[in-house]
Amino acid sequence: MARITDARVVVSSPGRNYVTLVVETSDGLVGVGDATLNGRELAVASYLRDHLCPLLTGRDPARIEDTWQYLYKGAYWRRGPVTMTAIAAVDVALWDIKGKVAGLPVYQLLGGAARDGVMVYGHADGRDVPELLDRFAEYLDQGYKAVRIQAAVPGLAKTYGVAPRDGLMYEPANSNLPDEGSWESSAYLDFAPSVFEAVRDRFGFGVHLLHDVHHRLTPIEAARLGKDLEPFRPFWIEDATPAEDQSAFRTIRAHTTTPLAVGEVLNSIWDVQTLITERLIDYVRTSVSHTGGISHLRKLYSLAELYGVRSGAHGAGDLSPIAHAAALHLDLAIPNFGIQEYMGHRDPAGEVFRTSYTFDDGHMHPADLPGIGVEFDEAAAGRFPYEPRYLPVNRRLDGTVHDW
Ligand code: KDG
Ligand code: MG
Repeated sequence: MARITDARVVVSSPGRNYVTLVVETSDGLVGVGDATLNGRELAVASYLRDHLCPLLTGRDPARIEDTWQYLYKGAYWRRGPVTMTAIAAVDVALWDIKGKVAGLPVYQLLGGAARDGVMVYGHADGRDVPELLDRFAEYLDQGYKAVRIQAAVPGLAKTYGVAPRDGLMYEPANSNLPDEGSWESSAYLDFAPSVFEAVRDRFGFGVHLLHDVHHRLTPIEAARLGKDLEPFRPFWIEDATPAEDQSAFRTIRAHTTTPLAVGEVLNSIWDVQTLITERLIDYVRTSVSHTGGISHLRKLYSLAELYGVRSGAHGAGDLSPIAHAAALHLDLAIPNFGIQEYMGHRDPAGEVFRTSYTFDDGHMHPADLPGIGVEFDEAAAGRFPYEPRYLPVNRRLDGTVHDW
């Protein structure tokens, strides 16, 4: 029987920070998992290095479920982003190893492809509506069938989801103190429907439109937004209210037929139990790397399947290419797939993470290689040392701290 001989954590910053777990076995195989928690990277690195890696050495890498239960129940302290991201990295690394042992891509171990490809959505943003329309057209040219639309709200200095300058990410992570965004729900609510109207006027109804509210509205404000957007038939509105308040969705649901998505900041099946079993949402945004890995997210998706809720996994650029590959394997295999977010990764990330997944006509496919199909170049990672970064915080115009 093979044994785990080494488990180590690599923190690198090829363009942005990523935390990667590398697991080696006595029969010479290597598995990798993503452990990146944007803005809180070192907390997960420590959880792994100081608490989980010492438990992995000597274990049988084939016993994925047993290892998951051992790490989760053995901690006593339940759930939470740090714990569930750390366990996810172990889980994905072990699935990667199991695939390599079997000589099969992970989606084959999960039951095989349940569809031909995984529909992904990209991010179009604009400092004003004309700029958004130009960027939207670029996504259509690339073949995307679904695009998230975010435009700067007039009167607010900075709006979530909009890059402040050409070539910058929309989350301007700051190394000393968090950057500060600004917000006023009244200005946003008056403006948002006009963005959808402009996109539908120019491009019609043959493409899916998505939009992220990023946790900023009260339940009744979110209900109003959902109603106002109904004529433009969004694919979803995401995180309309702060995600941790599951009961808020009862109010939104009672008022609108606009589909609802939530869950990128949630980390376990228990965090979305009410949302799913009361059919309060249409898409669940939990991800492989923040929700306990393939083993746990698969159970969550099975619960969602019973209640007609589909997957719509978080896939922002702060989830590493390993996380994206793992997501594609699960997306391809589950019956209740909805859509997958794909922001892509900018170089020099490609020097560290060698991917083989493909994009064609708005759909992605995981690599048909054994395991997850991402090669992690540890030597290259060493050339990009960790850089401290914070996510932004948000304030209302009167200075009150608001959800970012
Ligand atoms: O790290 C935070 C980002 O992943 C998040 O702000 C992106 O909301 C997001 C999304 O939907 O991609
Ligand atoms: Mg989001």
